[in-house]
Formats: sequence, C-alpha cells, structure tokens
Amino acid sequence: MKNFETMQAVSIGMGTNRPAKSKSGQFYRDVITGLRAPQKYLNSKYFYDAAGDKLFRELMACDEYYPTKCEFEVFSEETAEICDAIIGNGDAFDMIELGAGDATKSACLLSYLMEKQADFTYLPIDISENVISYLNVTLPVTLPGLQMNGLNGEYFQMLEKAAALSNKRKAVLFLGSNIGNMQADEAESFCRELRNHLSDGDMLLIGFDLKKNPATILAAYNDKGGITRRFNLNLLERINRELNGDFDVSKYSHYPTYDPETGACKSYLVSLEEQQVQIGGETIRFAKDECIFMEISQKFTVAQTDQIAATASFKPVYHFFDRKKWFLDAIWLAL
Ligand code: AVI
Repeated sequence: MKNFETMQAVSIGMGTNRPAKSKSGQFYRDVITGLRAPQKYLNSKYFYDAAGDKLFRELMACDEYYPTKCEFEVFSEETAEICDAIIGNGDAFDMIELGAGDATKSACLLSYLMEKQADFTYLPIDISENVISYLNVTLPVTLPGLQMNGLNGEYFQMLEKAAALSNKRKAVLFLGSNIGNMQADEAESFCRELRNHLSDGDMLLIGFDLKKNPATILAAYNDKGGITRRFNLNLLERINRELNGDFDVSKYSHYPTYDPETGACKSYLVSLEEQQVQIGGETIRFAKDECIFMEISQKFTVAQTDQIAATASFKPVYHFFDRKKWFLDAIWLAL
C-alpha cells in the first residue's frame, strides 16, 4: 500500500459513461424507464460525472472502503509474478485495459513491464473522451517510451478496433471489481461476450472483491463520513443538473444492505415522505418509504469466480490475493 497516497494525488477518476445531456439522450431514457418501473432503480454507471468521480476518489481513500487498497496491495506485492504471467513466452502483445480511468490501477504493472523491456502496446479503453485525452498526454510523461494508443468508446466496439489495429495476442485488464457492479446474469454474459472478442490463448486479468466478514463489507458501503451516501445522492443531483429534475435530496436516505448468503451488497435511496419529482416534464411519484435500487456490488467466493470463467470458456490459470485474502485478481486464459 506504500504508494496509495501518490496514487490518489494523481487520480482523475474512473472510466465511465458520459451520456448526452438532452431529454432525447440515453441518460434521460434510462432514468425515466428506471423510475417508472414497479421497483424503481437507477443504473449505477451514471454515478460517475465529474462530481461522482471526485466522490469516488474520496471513497477509495476512506478508512472503511478496502477494495482499492487491497487490489493495490496485490499489484504492488505480486508485480513480478503477475507481469511474468502476462509476458508468457515473450511474444509481442497488446495490453488492453477496460475502463482504464487514470490508469492508476495498472500503473504498477505498466512500469514493471517497461523495466523488463516487454514488447507490448498499452491500449486503454474508456467511454470518457476526457479520460483518454488525459492518458494520451500524461502517460508519455510518466512512462517515457511507453507504446500506447488510447481508445475512446464502448468496450466491445473498441475491442474490435483493437483487434483491427494489430493481430498480436491480447492481455485484457478488467480491474477494481467493476464486474461486481453487474447482476449475476449480466456478469456472465459480459464475460462470454468478452471471450467472443478474444482468440484462443489471449488472457484476462480480472479483479473480484471476495466474501468476507459481513460487517466489514457493510461498513465499506456505509462509511461514517457519509461519502457513500453523498455518492448515491449525487446521482439525484446529476439528474437535477443535466435533466432538469427537481429532486430535494434532503428527502432521501441512504440504505445499504449486505446479504452474506448471496454475496449481494445493494444500495437503495429511501423516500422519506410521499412526494413527486419533475424530470424534464415527466412526473415521478414516490410513496413514503419507497426505495430506489441504486447499485449492486457483488461479492464472490473463489469457486464462484472459477465457475464464471468456465461458463464463459476461460480457464483460470492464476489466483493473486492480498495478504488478508479479501480481494482476488485472477488470470484467465481464453480456451
Ligand atoms: C466501482 N465499483 C467497483 C465500486 C464498488 O465497490 O462497487 C463502486 C462503489 N460504490 C460504492 N462504493 C464504491
């Protein structure tokens, strides 16, 4: 964890969606669909506007939120083993990071690979143009000599573009337990689709937050400083800012839950009174105590992660853990 503060200082936020700001845009359609559903929900990919990115950085640094620190420990303690596994027999390869953000998660690996003079090109993929421009400017300075090509767009479209750019083998990184923000069926079909975009022998380095003491998990999503609460409420504020909504955020409370049987950690916002909200001309009604489902952060057993690999035609070949075994970075081989 030695470089964690440095990592925070250079961070600009994770790679995420920056949807259109109009009533006809995807963001508006998704919000209205979610809030009109019998069980109201919002898609957590919309958490990450500039304010959400900033709150997420605060979250990563707060005492209770352990996943980023654990994964950072995996990468700093197991750098050589992970990189040697990626380098394999030394063939040239493309290292593709899905949702690269500011590349702090992979920085350790990148500098080790360069030290080892591995023959690779780094292809960070991010939906945010801002993030890709930032990486194109900063990485050549922080890692001089790095061969890179930032790709701005949707994951699978950009994977196709990457495949068209070169026929080198691929090592894909999907870190931070971002997979946990998908429902189980979605996570499986995501891995399957990812596999379909790869060739036999390509690799995936994927991060999973593991099941652990339920109190530890719940505390990470219910920090005493209230950052997670603000992180959730920021999505209502974003709707106000971008979609002309009129949520009064003081009328919603943050309700995090964790079910140790299923490993599902879910966050809700609870309407504290009967109320109605206008969003770009649409009226949404809330009963007192009605909940909006905001996010799932699924926790896994190692056996479950192996199972996901198998269903998506990958073979798990390495498991890397932090000292407490709270987080797993697995290397899967495309079969
Ligand atoms: C980005 N993602 C893996 C985080 C998580 O732990 O699910 C987002 C987050 N939500 C609340 N705290 C952090």
